[in-house]
Amino acid sequence: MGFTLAQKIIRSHLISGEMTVGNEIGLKIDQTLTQDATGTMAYLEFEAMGVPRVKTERSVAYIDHNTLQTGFENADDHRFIQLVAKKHGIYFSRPGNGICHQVHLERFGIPGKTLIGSDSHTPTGGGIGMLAIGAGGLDVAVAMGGGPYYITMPKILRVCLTGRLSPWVSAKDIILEVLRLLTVKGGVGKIVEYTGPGVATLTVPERATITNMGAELGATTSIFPSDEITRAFLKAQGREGDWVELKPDEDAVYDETITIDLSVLTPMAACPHSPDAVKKVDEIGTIKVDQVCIGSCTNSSYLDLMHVASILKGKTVHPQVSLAIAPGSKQVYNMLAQNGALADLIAAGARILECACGPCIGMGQSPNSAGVSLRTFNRNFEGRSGTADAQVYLVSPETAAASALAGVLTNPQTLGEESFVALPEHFLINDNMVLAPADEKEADSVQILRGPNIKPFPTTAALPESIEAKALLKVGDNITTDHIMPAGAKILPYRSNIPYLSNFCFAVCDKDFPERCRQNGKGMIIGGVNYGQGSSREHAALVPLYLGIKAVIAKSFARIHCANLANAGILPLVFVNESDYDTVDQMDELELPDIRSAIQNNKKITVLNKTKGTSFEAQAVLSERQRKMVLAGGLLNYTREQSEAKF
Ligand code: MIC
Ligand code: SF4
Repeated sequence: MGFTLAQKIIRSHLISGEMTVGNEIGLKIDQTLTQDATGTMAYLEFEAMGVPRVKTERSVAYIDHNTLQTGFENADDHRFIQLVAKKHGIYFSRPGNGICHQVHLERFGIPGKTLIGSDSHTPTGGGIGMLAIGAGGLDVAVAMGGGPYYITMPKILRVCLTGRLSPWVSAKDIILEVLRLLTVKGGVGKIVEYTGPGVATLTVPERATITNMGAELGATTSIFPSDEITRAFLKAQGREGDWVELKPDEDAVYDETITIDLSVLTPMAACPHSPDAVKKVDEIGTIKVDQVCIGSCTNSSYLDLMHVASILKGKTVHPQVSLAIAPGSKQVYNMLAQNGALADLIAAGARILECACGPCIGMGQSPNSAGVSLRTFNRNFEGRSGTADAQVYLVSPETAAASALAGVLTNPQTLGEESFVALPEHFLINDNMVLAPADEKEADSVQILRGPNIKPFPTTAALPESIEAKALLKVGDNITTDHIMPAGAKILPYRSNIPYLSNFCFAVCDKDFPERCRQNGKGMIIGGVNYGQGSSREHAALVPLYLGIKAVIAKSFARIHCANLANAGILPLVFVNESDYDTVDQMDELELPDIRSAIQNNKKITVLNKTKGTSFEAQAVLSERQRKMVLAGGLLNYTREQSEAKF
């Protein structure tokens, strides 16, 4: 029996565990990436581990999220990350160089290598055949220190692509179709592998759009084979030497298969407020549009922006529409400047933003009240744009540009003949905004400067014998980490200041939650299906930890958040019978008797509802390693215990 491509890469990086679906496996990690909104915390954690130099083949620290500098906080954090990188052997991509995933694909990604990143869209690297996985900052810190990265061996879901896209239909429409079919929880516990004759019709940037937004399926990652098209891309990046051919075995066995005929797809949009609320643009009709934003790690490549420029050339943006464009990288931006396409965008009235995440994470360009915003991004969660009642639709760059001209949601197929945009034979290569680390001798003399915004991260104690606490919050299905720990221009600068961040925990759902936590000193959260979907931000675990949350009891969890809870020492528990969710009300007094011994012995837990006089069963979603970790009060305590035991 042969192997799928993902299985082959896993097999060649397996450090512990058996490759049987559902088993915990430990992987050797070749490359890591961080971005600044999760990076400051990840590097504080790395420092706490006391490893002088990273042990990976390549680690890169990017500055791309927190680039609005309205106070000292972000600039201080950037300086901290730059110095840590220099000291500990990490490459540093300066602000202005671009969005981590776009730059990593262009300049550092290598087919067949493993990459973990403290950002959920790290699977972008799957576009060139990497096994690229999003993780919490602490897991990335451990990997930088040479430790394995643990995941549950996923199922392999094969997406077989046939046919060829029609004019004006783009890679974004493919991933929107996958999201329509599978939903935001359809990828949980799975790796999505793209195969079939349709693969050869897609360029690397198109493949990367698809693997990037595979994060919205909840998938562990997504991957394309590394073929002649990958080779041409790497060659154009001056990196042909990094290319290797990678494909699944002929007799590979997949756990599930779906087939998508590219030729029948039409332009689509994800409607407010979920990336899986997908409809055909024609079905939605001509809704009036207030804003169009083009960019983000999903759709900001040279090819994407050349398509946009060719649509906008010689035209003017509709008078009622604000059009913002953020190129994905300095490479893209520079090439558009050199070939004149930037002039076409500017002349048409686009507001050109720096190469960064920008509006995607609410760092500026929040829409007007109840505004309709079309975005080429990957997430349209409620409030994420910075305007609570905005209506955000996710679309392709072609649909976005056509709509920016018309002032209403527009199917680009109405524009006539599409002009062909070819992948350049040579990308413009200038890595002058990537700083190499100091050599080992020089590293000792690098002094790390920390701004006053860097506060210590919360500490935990070992798991007690039993826990008694109120259900301080009850929420529904598909709660995102943007609900738990919102981002945006007002809060994002405080990612290294957990006490301050805690004032905004669950602000989207219930503004009084932090105060309730303070009054009660401890508590639990009751959640629905797919609790914690979305980003990798470990702050969605660290902040509840700081507020005294001991356990989250949910119907099911999203992968990265569940791992982050365990790393922080918060118990992730699932209802054995989902219907018991209905028996708990917010503020019920709950008890987890003998919880320590239940976790130690991997037993079901009887949760007593003392308010109702009832009980129900719950089960911890933890591997054996994670059970030990939670007993110790989280990964940092556990690592400390382990190293003390050695000496
Ligand atoms: C996101 O798109 O939500 C982010 C901001 O990139 C996050 C990381 C973070 O919260 O810093 C992600 O996707 O992991
Ligand atoms: Fe940045 Fe948005 Fe991509 Fe997250 S999804 S990395 S905020 S561009």
